[in-house]
Amino acid sequence: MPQTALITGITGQDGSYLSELLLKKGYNVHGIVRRASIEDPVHRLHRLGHILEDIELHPGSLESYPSLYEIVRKVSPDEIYHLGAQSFVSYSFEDEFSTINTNLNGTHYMLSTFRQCAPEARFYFAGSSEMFGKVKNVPQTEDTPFHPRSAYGISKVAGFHITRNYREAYGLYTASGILFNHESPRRGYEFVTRKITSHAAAISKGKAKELILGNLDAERDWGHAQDYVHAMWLMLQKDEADDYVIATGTTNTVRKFCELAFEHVGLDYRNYVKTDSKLFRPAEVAALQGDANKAEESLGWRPTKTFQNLVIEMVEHDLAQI
Ligand code: F7E
Repeated sequence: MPQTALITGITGQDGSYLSELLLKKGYNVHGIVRRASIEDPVHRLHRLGHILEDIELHPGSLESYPSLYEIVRKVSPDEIYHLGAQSFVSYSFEDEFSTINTNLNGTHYMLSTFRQCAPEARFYFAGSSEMFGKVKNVPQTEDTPFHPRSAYGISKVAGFHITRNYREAYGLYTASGILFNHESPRRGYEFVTRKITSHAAAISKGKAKELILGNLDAERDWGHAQDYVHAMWLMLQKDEADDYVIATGTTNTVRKFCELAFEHVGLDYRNYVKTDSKLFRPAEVAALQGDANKAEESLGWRPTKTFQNLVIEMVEHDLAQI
């Protein structure tokens, strides 16, 4: 019997890679999307275009418990991957309320419908390294205390605790991945990596003149999204549910990312990158570095792609887009 998976956030970078992975493994893949996405597939479902025939999409909203309830009841999934969220940290400073409402209630609603309609299923929650925020230890492990620095980070800490409590209080199978930054050519343009690679490509082709960024000294542990969705799947295959840090263990600055991306198109980033204080965050997460030893030991997971290759793959993709 093929397994059935239900994914929230299926239209995003991770949702699209995860769908591909699960289809390859023979799963029936279902996704929850906004009605507006179904009405505008060219723009809103562009990451799923090549697999749209193979998956089933259901209109629903993370803000509407009844819509989620109906879908979970109908699909009766074996595995639920809850990836949907307002995931842009900067925006969470502009609209704390909608970020916290969507992320926290969305997670709570999904957990509750899972408990009501599919308690035998396994549930994955997309936690984030933003939960560590003002870090207490370097590198960060599953035992590092949380100190979130944005409404986004706060919503993820709360989601993480509710998810764990559904495991402890009701005996349900819930696992959280504490995923550090993960990127790819499918990354949204608002995130710093794609902003850099798309501008480096455009500048090299004479289509743009400069790139305005915020904090160039921020340090992130950047991995490849394809590796990270594999970790999500592995987490739900264990007999016992648990929580795992997923990271490369290597950090680089935004500046270094710029240097490599521009170097790949034969340019010196210092001639094109400018900073604007408006793009600095009111509370910055200065540096993140994850320790994924537990995932390696327990899941056999390891990143397969290097930072350098990630940057090159993204720049190459953006060059081809022009
Ligand atoms: O920023 C700095 C910025 O927006 C990375 C999300 O997937 O990963 C992501 O969150 C760094 C920050 O990602 C610009 O200040 C400088 O220090 O690409 P980002 P993020 O905030 O780390 C975590 C794990 C998630 O869970 C999130 O959902 O880059 N930075 N200049 C800039 N960032 C942006 N976006 N734009 C700039 O112009």
